Amino acid sequence: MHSGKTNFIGGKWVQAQDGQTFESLNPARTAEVIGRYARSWQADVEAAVTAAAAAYPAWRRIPAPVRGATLFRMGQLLEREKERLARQMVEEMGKVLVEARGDVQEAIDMAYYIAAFGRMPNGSVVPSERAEMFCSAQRMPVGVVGLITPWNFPIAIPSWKMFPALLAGNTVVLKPAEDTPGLAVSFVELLVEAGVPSGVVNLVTGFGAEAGAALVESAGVSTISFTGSTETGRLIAGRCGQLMKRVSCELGGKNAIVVMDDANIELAIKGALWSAFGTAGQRCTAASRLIVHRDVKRRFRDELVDRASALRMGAGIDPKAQIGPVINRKQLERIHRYVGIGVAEGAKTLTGGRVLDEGAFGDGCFYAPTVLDDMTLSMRVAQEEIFGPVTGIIEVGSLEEALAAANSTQYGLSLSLYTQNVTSAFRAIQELEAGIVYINLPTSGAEIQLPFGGVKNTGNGHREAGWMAMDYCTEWKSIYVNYAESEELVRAQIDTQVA
Ligand code: UN1
Repeated sequence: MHSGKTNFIGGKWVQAQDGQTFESLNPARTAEVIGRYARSWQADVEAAVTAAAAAYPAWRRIPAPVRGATLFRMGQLLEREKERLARQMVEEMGKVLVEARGDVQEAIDMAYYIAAFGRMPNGSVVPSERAEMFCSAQRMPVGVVGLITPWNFPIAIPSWKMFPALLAGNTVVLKPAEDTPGLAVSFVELLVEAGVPSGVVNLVTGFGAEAGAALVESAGVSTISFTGSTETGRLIAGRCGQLMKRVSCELGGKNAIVVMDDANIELAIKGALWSAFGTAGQRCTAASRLIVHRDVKRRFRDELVDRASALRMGAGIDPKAQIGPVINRKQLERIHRYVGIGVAEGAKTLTGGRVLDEGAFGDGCFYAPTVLDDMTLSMRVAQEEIFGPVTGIIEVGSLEEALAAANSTQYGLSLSLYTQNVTSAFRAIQELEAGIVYINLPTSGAEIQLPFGGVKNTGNGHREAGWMAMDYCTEWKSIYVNYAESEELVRAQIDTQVA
C-alpha cells in the first residue's frame, strides 16, 4: 500500500510539501482503502515544473531514435507487467479484468507505435522561389507539457498523451485523476525502469481544483493536454487562452448508435450492449442514445432489454462479472439522479434504474444497466453526458431523421450506423458530425493508429493518437539556408516574382 510518498519530482519519490494525503478507494468495496497519496498544491506543482524545465534542454538534445528506444522499452515493460497493472486497475478503478487488460494493451500499442516515430521523417524539405536556397520545416518540442488525465482509462490515456510528448523531446508533469493515483504511480515506476532520465517525467497526485489548476496556471508549462468533462475543459481552455498556452482538450460525448430497418439486428444488439454498458458506461465513447428505426424497434428493444437485464454485475475481479461498479458514490448518485430526471421528463425505464444495494453490492458502487424508452431529443437525458450504464431509445422513421437525431447534441465524438445498405452507410459517413464514425460497429473500440477526438463541444480541434499524435505538443520551425556564393541580396516576392 502506498503511504503518501507518491509525487515523483526530479527523479525522487516525495511527499506533498505540507505532508497532506488523500485516500484512494476500491469502488467495488468502498471501505477498502487502496493507498494514501500525496495531496499536492501549487508548491508541489511548481517543484515538478521546475524539475521538468531543468531536464528539458538535455532531453530535447537526445537523438529522437534514442528517445524512441526508451519508449520501446516502456512497451516491453508494460507487456511484462500487463497482468499486474490490469489487476491493480480492477481494484482501483473497478472495470472488469478483460477490459483492464485492454486498457493496458492500448498503452503497449501506443508505446511501440510512437517509439517508431523516433526514426520517421520529422518535417519536409520545400522548394524555394530563390536559387541556391534550402527551405525546410521541422517539428520542434514545446518545453514542459502538463497532462491532466481521467480515471476511466488510467493507463491508456496517460500513455496517449505522454509518449508523443516525450518522443518529441518535451518533458512532462502528469496530474492523474484523484480516483486513480495508484495506477499513475505504477505507470511512472515503469517509465523510470525504462530509463527515462530524472526530471523528464514528473508526477503530482491530488485534486483538479488544487494541483490541476496550479499546473494550468504555472508559467513554466507551455502546453496542457486535458481529458475530462466539457465543463472543466471550458475553464482550462479559457485560462490557457488568456495565458497564451497551447491546450488540447478531449471532452464529453453523447454518442449514438443508429439502427436502420435493414440492419443486421443481432449484430446491432451486441454492439449496443457493449457500447452502452461496457466499462459501466464510463467511456467518452459510450453509446448513451440508441436511435432506432420504427420498423425494427420492437424486436431490437425487447431483445436488448432481455439481455441487459441478464448482464452479470460484480466486482471486476470476478471472472463471471460482465459489468463492474462505477467509480465512486458521488458518481453513483449522479447517475441515479439523471435517471430520475429522464423519468420525470417522460422516459420509461424498461430495465435497471436502480442502485444495487443487496448483499455485497451494497459495499460498492453498483448501478443496474438501464434502458430508457420513449426518449426524445429535447430531454436532458438525451442531451447531457451521464457517464454511467444508462442508455435510451429514440424512435425514428427514416435515415434523414436518424442522422439529424444523431447530430442533435452539442457533442461529436463517436457515432455509429448499422445498415446493410451501402448508400445509407456512405451518406452517414458524410453527414454524421463526429470525430469518429463507425458502420456496423459499436461506438467504442478506437484503435491507436487512427486519430482520436471529437468535433463540436467534444474538443477544441485537436486529435490524440494516429500519425498526428505529436501535433499537440510540437511547434513547426521553418528554416531558410542561403548557400549561394553571390553577394547579392535576393528579396522574396520582390526580386523573385515568379508568377
Ligand atoms: C475514453 O473513453 O476516454 O474507443 C477512451 C474506445 C477506447 C478509448 C476510450 N479505445 O472506447
